[in-house]
Amino acid sequence: MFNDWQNLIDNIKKGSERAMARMISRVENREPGWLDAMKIIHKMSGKAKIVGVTGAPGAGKSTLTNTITRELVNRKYTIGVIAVDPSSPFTGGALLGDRLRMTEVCNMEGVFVRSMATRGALGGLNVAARDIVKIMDAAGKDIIIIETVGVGQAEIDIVKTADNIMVVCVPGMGDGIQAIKAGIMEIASIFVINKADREGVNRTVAEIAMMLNICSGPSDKNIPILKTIATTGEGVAELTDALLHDLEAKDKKKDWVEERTKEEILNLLEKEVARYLWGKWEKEGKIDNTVKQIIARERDPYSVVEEMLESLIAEHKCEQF
Ligand SMILES: Nc1nc2c(ncn2[C@@H]2O[C@H](COP(=O)(O)OP(=O)(O)OP(=O)(O)O)[C@@H](O)[C@H]2O)c(=O)[nH]1
Ligand SMILES: [Mg+2]
Repeated sequence: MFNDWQNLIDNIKKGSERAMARMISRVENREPGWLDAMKIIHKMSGKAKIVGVTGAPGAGKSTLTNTITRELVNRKYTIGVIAVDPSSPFTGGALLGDRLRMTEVCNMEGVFVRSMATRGALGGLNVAARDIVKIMDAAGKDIIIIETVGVGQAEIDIVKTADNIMVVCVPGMGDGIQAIKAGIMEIASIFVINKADREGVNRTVAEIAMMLNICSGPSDKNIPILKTIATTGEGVAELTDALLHDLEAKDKKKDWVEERTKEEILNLLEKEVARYLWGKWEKEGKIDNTVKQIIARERDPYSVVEEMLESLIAEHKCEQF
């Protein structure tokens, strides 16, 4: 079993895209041996910079990701792109659109694109995104761009793991302002007003500048607000300059890296303990009955969790002796 993983890891070291794709799928499926394989991948990673692209639906995130990727490839960077797909049936059309728009970057030399479903990620969405980032990083990608759709908590959790967070807005955006209010404002590194060919662009820039002044402390006042037309590439060189500048600055912030590492451990612990205990109860066929008992008020979820945790402690003690 492990030879198999080792073989994949050896090929990832050489930058093989096929090996990357296979490894990502196997880690996503939590195939036996994934944990040991990721331990090795972690040691191989740590060089890549991560960029999160978020913003309201239809703001031009995919088009912008495409254009920035092209610009970065021209500047000799190798790129990984993670497109977080909406798996809701209501946005099925957007998913197809994304795939089409992504085909351009897919064919670029040195660019590796991977889609990720928002539903059904075994280890949780942000944990899964981190795994993919690490594998791309280990394969030698310099910059990894994560495009998320929407501004739900799951998306915020993903982009929070990025070194740079780009928030994409459009002129005259009623919705966009709402999105910014929903917790994105605090974590943005760069605001991009895309579709700058549309009316009202300067007013939107002024609105965001005003919100930044109201909401942030003095240290955050120099968050760039840049205008782009993703479809023609206008403003994208300047945006890329600002991005690279910010990534360089982040590199020097030790606190930030430590904070992110703590969060990584916590996320992993949370997801893996839950996955382990839940899986055990499932295997033992206890879940259905327990659910019925809780609904009938014969039991409560608190004591169920207590029992699960106690079984974990008991197991641990057994192993010690
Ligand atoms: N006029 C104009 N249209 C643009 C610009 N950038 C993107 N578009 C168009 O806007 C539409 C949506 O662009 P996408 O890149 O799919 O936007 P998105 O934010 O990725 O959309 P979702 O992933 O569905 O949330 C497409 O038809 C693009 O061609 C721009 O700068 N100006
Ligand atoms: Mg998109």
